[in-house]
Amino acid sequence: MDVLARMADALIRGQAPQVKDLVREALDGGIAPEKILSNGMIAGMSVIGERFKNNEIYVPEVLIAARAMKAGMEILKPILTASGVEPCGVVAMGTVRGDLHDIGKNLVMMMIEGAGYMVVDLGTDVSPEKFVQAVKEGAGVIGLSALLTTTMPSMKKTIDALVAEGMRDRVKVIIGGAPVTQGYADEIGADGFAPDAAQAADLVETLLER
Ligand code: B1M
Repeated sequence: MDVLARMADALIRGQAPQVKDLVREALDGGIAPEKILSNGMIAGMSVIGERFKNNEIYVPEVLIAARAMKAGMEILKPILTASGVEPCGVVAMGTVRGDLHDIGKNLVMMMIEGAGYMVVDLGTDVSPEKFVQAVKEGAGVIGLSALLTTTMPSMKKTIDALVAEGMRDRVKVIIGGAPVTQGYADEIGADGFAPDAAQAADLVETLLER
């Protein structure tokens, strides 16, 4: 197995120190950083995404793989930045105003980051104004998470705030969280809904037409 295949395999198994070593080995072997990212780490994370989608693995395995991805990225990120490789797009994610649940949001962020996007974490209890600000600062996608039926209306308020600022056409809005449905996304005019983290990453890819 070549070094990138071993890297993908180590990431799938959640072996963070091994992923780090393999990133170093690949760089020492002269493999381009963007190739390490796409053919090693993103390749491994895609397998995790597929398995999670098919209920073959569960949240803990995804978190362990994401931790391994993060470990590899600690070495790769500065080199990618220095070599001018642009991430495929910026996604700003937050749990909407009034809502403090962030486990699902964090998982979604990890999967989207694993697919090669730059992810900005806006945190929890995020106001519509803060989402608007993230768009002003360059986010091409904003991701809104809600776990409470009482905070779902804040998703619509966020979209309304984008419209009021004349910025709705500049950004794709995706929504998710346990009580959220495709029907609700349609009702409030979101660009997409995903039921889980892996499908959220697929949705971002589709919306940004990579
Ligand atoms: Co809360 N809580 N909670 N809670 N909590 C729920 C959500 C609840 C269903 C429990 C229940 O009553 N059975 C209920 C909501 C009822 C409702 O609205 N219908 C509830 C309640 C009522 C509350 C409080 C009001 C309780 C109280 O104080 N009386 C309070 C509210 C606080 C607030 O937010 N203002 C509260 C507090 C908390 C804790 C702080 C204790 C803790 C949160 C800790 C944290 O997040 N850091 C907590 C927890 C852990 C839960 C449960 C048990 C688990 C949620 C979770 O993390 N699931 C939850 C009951 C349950 O779901 N069984 C519950 C795992 C996570 C991986 O799944 O978040 O669904 P999930 O994310 C998935 C998908 O939904 C999707 O992908 C993720 C991964 O596949 N997804 C997206 C999520 N966001 C997405 C965004 C996308 C796309 C997909 O695009 C942008």
